Amino acid sequence: MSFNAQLADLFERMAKLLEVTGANAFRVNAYQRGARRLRELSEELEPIADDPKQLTATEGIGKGLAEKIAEFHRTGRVEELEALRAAVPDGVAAMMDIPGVGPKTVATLWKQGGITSIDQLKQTIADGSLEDLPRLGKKTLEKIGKSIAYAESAGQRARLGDALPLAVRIVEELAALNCTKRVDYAGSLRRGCETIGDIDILAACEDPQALAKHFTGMSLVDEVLLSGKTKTSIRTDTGMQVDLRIVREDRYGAALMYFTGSKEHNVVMRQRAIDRDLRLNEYGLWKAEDAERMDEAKPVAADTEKVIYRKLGLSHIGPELREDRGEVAAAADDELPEPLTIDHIQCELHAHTTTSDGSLSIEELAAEAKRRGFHTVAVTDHSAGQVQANGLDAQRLKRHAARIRQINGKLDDITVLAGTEVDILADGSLDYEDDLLAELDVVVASPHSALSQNSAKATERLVRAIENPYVHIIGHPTGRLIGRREGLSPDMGAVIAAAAEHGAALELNANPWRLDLRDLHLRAAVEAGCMIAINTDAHGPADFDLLGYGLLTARRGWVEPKHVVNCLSTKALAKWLQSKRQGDQ
Ligand code: DGT
Ligand code: CA
Ligand code: CA
Ligand code: ZN
Repeated sequence: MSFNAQLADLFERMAKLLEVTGANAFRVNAYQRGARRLRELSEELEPIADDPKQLTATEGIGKGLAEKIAEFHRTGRVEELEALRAAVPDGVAAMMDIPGVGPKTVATLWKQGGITSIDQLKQTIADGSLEDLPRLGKKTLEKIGKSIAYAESAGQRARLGDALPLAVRIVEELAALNCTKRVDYAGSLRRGCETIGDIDILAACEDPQALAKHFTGMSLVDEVLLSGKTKTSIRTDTGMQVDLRIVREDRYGAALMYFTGSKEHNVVMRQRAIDRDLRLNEYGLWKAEDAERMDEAKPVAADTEKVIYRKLGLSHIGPELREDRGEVAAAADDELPEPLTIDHIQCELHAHTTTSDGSLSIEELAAEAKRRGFHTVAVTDHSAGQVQANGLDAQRLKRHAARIRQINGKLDDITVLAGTEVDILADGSLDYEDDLLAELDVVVASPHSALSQNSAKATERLVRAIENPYVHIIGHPTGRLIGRREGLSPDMGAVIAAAAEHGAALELNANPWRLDLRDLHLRAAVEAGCMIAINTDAHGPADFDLLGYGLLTARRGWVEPKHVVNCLSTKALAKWLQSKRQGDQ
């Protein structure tokens, strides 16, 4: 972790602990702001950490924070944080990590309810003995109970966005060794699953021992779990298990196919081989009689996946499709979806600027989108209901839109659209009047609050928003946060049918916390004729990189370029956006 990121975590922790202990809001805010600032900063603070003048010259860093930064740099710790940690019982600090439970609630539970652990909290929620605390009614407590249960059931699986960069780093490090012939990550990660149990790495190497030794010696290794002849397992300092398997180069494709899985896909593939009097295993595709003597025999195919698929009469099945969801039959008929790649994506239709909670100005956002090769970027800042995100009221939005159009007028090689991400309120009405929405080029409508309402209400809510003639895109339709918050669970069939009927696109939000819509819902949507919008919901320049997670998820959902509004040319996009506007003339 970078120096800045470590400090940001540290300040966030301090802000929370201060709030739990009832410190004044001003100090809490200072740490929160400092943490946010540190995350946005493009330059590393480490080189100037001991120079208070330079530190305080950085926007958002005052004298108090500068002292803490210097202290952390000098000693590797911050005394005040240690004191706070000592003052707050571990169990109370753990309660702060329950999704949706803020420091104020934790303070009430602790100081007034005498609760000092999550187990005790669960117990008291269950037996109803907690119901007379201020601001903690029965409903709130029920919600907390559910939240604890959801977090526990999500268990130890990592989000794709955490596992993938780690795996890429490991693969690069192993690939750099001279003896390495081939190395890839396999398993659920290669299939692009939204959560990952463990990382599976596969390698072919002239000197397996040297490779395994290097693997267990990497700086991110916390513990070596297993050190065998063909398999080595480690646990990283972030708690992730990584398995390395070293195989023969001439059988690499068979091993890669096997360890990519899924298990269910492998079962179907093995059966297909048997039906053709062949045998498929992690060492290759064999004639039935040779499978008993693999040491002497030559496989029908083994070195690449492609040849194995071909010898089984199949076109190449991309890893994201290997879930036994009809992909083998489709490959046999040459009817697999056209693979969607980053080159197909030509615009971003959901992005924020400093006017709400983004870190880029309109000009900077346009420049970044251009750098990414896009022909269009939509500025869609939050609506007034998003107070904490500095959402815009009608007047501010009008001024903002005028400014966006003015800037757009000055730029030749990128189109900047004036839009909004308007809140879908609990009853499905929108946070702006229709007249105002009608003036905008693009309208993304998203649910942000009331995300635990029941399924019937959620369906009604989303369908009502879809029916609004000015809405182009439903942003992150369920509002889920993977591993943290379940989000809405509407009748997806009804939502999809409404979107298809009214020509509203459903978003695949590419942020790895969201991946919303998820793969199976995407597939149902494109089968019903819906358009999909793949957006990064960029709040800063690096967020454009999140697109890759969206593409993986889209491919898992059998989404093809022709289904995606972000793949439209400038002209076709303009036409699609307009089509909604013409409906009411
Ligand atoms: P995960 O780690 O829970 O996110 O999911 P995977 O799919 O990465 O599963 P993992 O790590 O247990 O195994 C990696 C791949 O190895 C799996 O996708 C398919 C293959 N594999 C592992 N065990 C078996 C097995 O018993 N039978 C078959 N056919 N394949 C297996
Ligand atoms: Ca795995
Ligand atoms: Ca594994
Ligand atoms: Zn957004």
